[in-house]
Amino acid sequence: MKMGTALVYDEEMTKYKLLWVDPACKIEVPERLTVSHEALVKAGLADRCVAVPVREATDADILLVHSEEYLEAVKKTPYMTLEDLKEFTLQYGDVYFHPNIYHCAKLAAGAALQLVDSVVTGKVRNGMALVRPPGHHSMRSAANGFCVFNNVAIAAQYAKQKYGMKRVLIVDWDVHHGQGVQSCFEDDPNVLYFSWHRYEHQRFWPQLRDSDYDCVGKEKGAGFNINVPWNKVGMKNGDYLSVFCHVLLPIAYEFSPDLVLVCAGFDSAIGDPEGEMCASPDIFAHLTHLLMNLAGGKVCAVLEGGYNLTSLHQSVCQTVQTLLGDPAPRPADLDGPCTSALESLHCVRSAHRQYWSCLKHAAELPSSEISTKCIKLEEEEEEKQQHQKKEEEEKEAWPEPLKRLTPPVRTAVVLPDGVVCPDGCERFSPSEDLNILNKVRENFLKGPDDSDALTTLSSLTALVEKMEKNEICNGLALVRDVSTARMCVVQHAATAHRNRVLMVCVGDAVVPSPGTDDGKTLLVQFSNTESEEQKGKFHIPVCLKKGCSDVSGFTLAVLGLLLPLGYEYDPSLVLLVRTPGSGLCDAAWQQLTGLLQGLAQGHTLVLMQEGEKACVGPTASSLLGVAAPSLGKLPAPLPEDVQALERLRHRLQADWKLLQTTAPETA
Ligand code: X5A
Ligand code: ZN
Repeated sequence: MKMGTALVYDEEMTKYKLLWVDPACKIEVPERLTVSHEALVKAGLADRCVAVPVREATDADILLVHSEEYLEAVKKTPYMTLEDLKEFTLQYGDVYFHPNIYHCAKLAAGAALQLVDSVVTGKVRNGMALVRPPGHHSMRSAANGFCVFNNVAIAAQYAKQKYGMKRVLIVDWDVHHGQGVQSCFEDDPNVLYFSWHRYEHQRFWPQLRDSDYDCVGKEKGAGFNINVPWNKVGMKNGDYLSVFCHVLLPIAYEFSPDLVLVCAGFDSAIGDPEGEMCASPDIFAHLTHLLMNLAGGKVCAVLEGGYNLTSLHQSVCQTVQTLLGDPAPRPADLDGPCTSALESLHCVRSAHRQYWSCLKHAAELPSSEISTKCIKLEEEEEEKQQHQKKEEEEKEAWPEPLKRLTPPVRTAVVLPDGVVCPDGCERFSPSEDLNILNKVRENFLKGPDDSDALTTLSSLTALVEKMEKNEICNGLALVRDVSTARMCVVQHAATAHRNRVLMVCVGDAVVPSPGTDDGKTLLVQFSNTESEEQKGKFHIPVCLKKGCSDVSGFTLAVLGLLLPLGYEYDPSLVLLVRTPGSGLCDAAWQQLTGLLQGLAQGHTLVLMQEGEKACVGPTASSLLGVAAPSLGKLPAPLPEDVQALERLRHRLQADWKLLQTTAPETA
């Protein structure tokens, strides 16, 4: 049932290199691949993957994206002299040729196709291809930016043509703009291209006007090209996550792809000489995780850039380990997005509000003022920035990501006797710990002879303890009284002072605030009832007109509100409570369960009322790491819900920085 992860790699792709002096190209070295692959082997990750062989892309494959003239020209390069190669290279920008690069370029594109084949036919669930040369800069008739053939663009066309994939999402998290991919799909509404990239108001390579946020696609493809320009260097985890939560994910869920391709460049990680960004390698675990419930989990990551060999291999490992289903690490020191990132966010959301119903109520741009303002600010700060840059370079050291320890038990269940334990789960045996038994008896039992409740509650307590010790990853309990169980868990978890519990309640029964506003619990409740209670920083009722039965509104609330709150709060445990009559469909519930596992190292405990037996199976499968079923192309959410969410975010953003979507000066 738990399907594998493909790793597509061949050493042959290390067998070309720069043969002359060119400062622009010297960072693109064979070691990029060897180091990445060796790290996967050393971490034991390569062994856990399904090794899928590469193949050469055929002429027909390459012609899906490139012109015949260009292909024929590249075909001649293996026979050229060094002088001819140099001259051939000169007609293109920031790229080099080598007698063996045509062979490697065919393998790189073929590797992406092999990956698509394995994933789409269900041999594996997802996978990564480690390739050279990269692809996303190459144009229909031109090599560019170390790229010869556009591996991912070819793969997207191939998936559409060979498998009839209706909608393909391409996520380009490389630090450069994949202008080759953009130009290939500019007018295609069936391929949604998302790219963030170092831009610096067009001063950064490839310095194209078309890389800006207002380049949204053409004709039928209008709205299906999303550019997020980074106008400053030094972007961090919070900037990246915020763009995922407030731009990419809402649009991607509305789009509902059949397949996700990732232009997986890691020059967007800290230490990279090209990107000069400050995101830590473990952010890629989260970016990957956040995509893994789209398209039924069909995610194909294809290597693009990444030039700091250390951060490159660390980031590759984070990505592959996440594809394998291991819980993501807690992201360290998440700040809110910086002002420049917020300006970009504001611009992108406003440029796309006419195309996507999830953005209908995004703030409009005041006028064309903002771009000029950015530039003016930029000039004023030029000196300051120069100074900052130096600082950034100096603190180019970062801690090695911690080894991600996977608990021996993935999913433990506490179920009444009559309910069968779902496949792959472990039935949790009741606790015999007298300490626990006494505590539960004192605090939570109504009558002295309620032995059922005693068993359940003490089991839950013991389960939480095992999650704290990382012996169990997550759990699921069917209980007679969710509200007592919830209190019991919260109270127990709060005894360890470092603990924070994110409690997510779904359903229309109004949940009382867990007590104090001390920050030990953050309660987010989804319902259709406006709560009378005082709403502090740590008690957030989310009222949707039709409660959770409107999937679009619910999804928007999860992506744009719950996830950023969760990431900023950084809980040690997520308690997901489902009260009866929530009206939530299985698929949306599984999406919620799946997405929340990006928090708290995957430590999620789900509590459900005894009557909801039918939901045990679907919940367990999400907890086990099976991708949630796709929600389908989402209809427009209710306008009043979108508006209410915008208002709620606005009200909370003083306390929760990751909820911001506009820069303070321009808001
Ligand atoms: C794939 C990739 C970067 C080219 C930079 C040229 N290319 N200055 O990261
Ligand atoms: Zn790049």
